[in-house]
Amino acid sequence: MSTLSDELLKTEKHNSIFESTVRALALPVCAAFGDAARPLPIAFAASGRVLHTRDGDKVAAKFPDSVKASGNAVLASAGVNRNAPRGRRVAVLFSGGPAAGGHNVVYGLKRVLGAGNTLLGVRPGPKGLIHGNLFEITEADTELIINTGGFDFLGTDRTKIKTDAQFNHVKETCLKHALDAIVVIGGDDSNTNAAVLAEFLFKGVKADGTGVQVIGVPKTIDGDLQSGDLLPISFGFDTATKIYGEMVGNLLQDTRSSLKYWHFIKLMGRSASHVALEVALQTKPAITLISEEIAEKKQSLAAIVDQIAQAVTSRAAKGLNHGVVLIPEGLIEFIPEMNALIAELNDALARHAAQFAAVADAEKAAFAEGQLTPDNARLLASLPAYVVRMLLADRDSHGNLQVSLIPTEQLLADMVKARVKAIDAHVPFAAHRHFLGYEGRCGAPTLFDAAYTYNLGLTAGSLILDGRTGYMATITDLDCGGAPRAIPLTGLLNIERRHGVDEFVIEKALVKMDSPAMRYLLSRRAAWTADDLFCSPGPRQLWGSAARQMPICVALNSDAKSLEFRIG
Ligand code: FBP
Repeated sequence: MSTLSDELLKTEKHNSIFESTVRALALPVCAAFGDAARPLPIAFAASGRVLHTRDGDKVAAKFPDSVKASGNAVLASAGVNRNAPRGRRVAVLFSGGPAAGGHNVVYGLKRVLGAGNTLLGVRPGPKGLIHGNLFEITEADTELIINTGGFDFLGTDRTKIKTDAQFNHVKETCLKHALDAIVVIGGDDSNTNAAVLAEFLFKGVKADGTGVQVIGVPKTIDGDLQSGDLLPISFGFDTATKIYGEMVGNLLQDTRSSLKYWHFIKLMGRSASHVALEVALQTKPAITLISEEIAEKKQSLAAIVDQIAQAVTSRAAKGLNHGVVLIPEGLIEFIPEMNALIAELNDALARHAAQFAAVADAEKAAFAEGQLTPDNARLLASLPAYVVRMLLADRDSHGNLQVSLIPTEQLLADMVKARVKAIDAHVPFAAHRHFLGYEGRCGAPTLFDAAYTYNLGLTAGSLILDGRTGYMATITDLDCGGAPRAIPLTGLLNIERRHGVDEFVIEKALVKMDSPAMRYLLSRRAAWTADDLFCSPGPRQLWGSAARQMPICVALNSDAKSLEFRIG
């Protein structure tokens, strides 16, 4: 008979009872792939839709082979691919931050490539591709990772493949491992990388002059990789927001129980406010800041602080000395005065990188102030040291400010406290600060993310077997069966200034002020401030009818009849 300690030992290395049960969850497939038990690869044909972007001409000049081959046409299923080739060697990698469901993309790829082709894992991320660190993925591997959270099977990193040497190393990896195709599972920057790689590897890689195909898969909890009805959401967003929704709901329940705290909660999501918007729609807190709205209204930091302080005092007049403030991670960059400061800082730090690196830590702020115009120098000097330190910290490899390190929740709580005191010194105000971020990225995928990613894997593998390159796999019509499609990556590219230089990028999709989801928030937000109307959604469900819920903003924006998603 097993003892309790035997039982506990069995749970080491991820083998919890929960995980074993989750692995056994059945996953639906889009009708295009045929029988759910034995999905088949599909072929693709032009759907009649062609993508045009602002900088389309420059993109066509920079990516001639890709644009010529795809004509920037969106592809749709053309039925089962009866002539799918065998003997293909396909590598798959994760790139950027983890997001729930990544393992199911690998599972879907393995299923659709079947025993006739070889799937190789790259460890970790683009760095692993440069270093040629690949291994063969077996069926037993994929049976173990199905429906599990995290990217731990392959690991991930944020290396941007940009130098000639790096591109040549990738080519060497392709030759060494006789690769026919690479699947890049990543966000906007990683799929930009995939577009560049697709063009670079388009032809002349192998001895016979042919190239290596590159296919992207849309991942990021931020939800900022979107393209209207063609790409309603990236995977990982649903799981992350349902995890945050539970936590915010618990805090809201606590505020009404303890009756004395304000919670300032920053939510991960880098630039766009999709995560904050979705969590607000789920939980209905007293205050929700949406960065895009603040930018549009050109609100200053002082105005935002005053708005929150007024809400605190007006609720206090009703005896509500508590509440929750949701703050999008990227807020600081959307406040016009802060944005101007950050833009000038980015350019100045890039221009004086060597000098700045040589300056002692204690002198860095003064050095930076010396490089700025008077208004920006004054603003930088007015900010608390804990914010300045982070504004001056290293950018990531894509040149982005690491916004997750800036304690906006602390800045706002401190400033609101001072402002409330100035408005009415008798109003009680006690604040707690939270940052909900990493805890949302690696949970077990919701049923939505698990099914969505499995079908994305089937689509990506089908695109490879259909000989396509430079496309991103997508599933549309998520409320009515699901339809696999392919978006030409070059059809998403535009020019953006980064690191002081113009670059071709897939732009981040921001929250649109006139989107149905945003309009819904605007129609209810004042009522949520005036009274406690919040909702505590509880833990995400993997079984039963409540499990079949898609993100609320996806349902609203796609004019779905209900919150229920339907694949298959
Ligand atoms: P991706 O866009 O690569 O998916 O990353 C999303 C994210 O989780 C952001 O929300 C956050 O700002 C960032 O990653 C944190 O990065 P890191 O994992 O490097 O700390």
